[in-house]
Amino acid sequence: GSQDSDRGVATATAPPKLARPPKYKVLLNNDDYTPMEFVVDVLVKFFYMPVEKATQIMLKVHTEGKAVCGVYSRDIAETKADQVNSYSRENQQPLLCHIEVDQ
Ligand code: TYC
Repeated sequence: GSQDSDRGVATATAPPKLARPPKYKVLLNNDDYTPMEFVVDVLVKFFYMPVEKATQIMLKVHTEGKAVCGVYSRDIAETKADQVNSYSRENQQPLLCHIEVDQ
């Protein structure tokens, strides 16, 4: 290692630990008002899901209160959540998306 003593004797030091940057889950919240079809459209439009997968996730949110739509780097996760929330507001829907650090 580079921190050897000054007596000319090389001593082993542990290699630097490189931490992987954390990933973030993007989740949808259930509400009583947003039409199911709107939620499916959002999942297809912003998460590139096939309609069948989008329908499964929408129903999971509907029955369990929330569900993970995808896991991304922090930047991508924040952008997805912002896109969903802006699109919902533009269309007068209360649908809400948020991010949580993975694990
Ligand atoms: N609960 C809504 C309804 O019955 C449907 C819905 C599903 C809303 C998922 C939001 O994230 C959501 N129309």
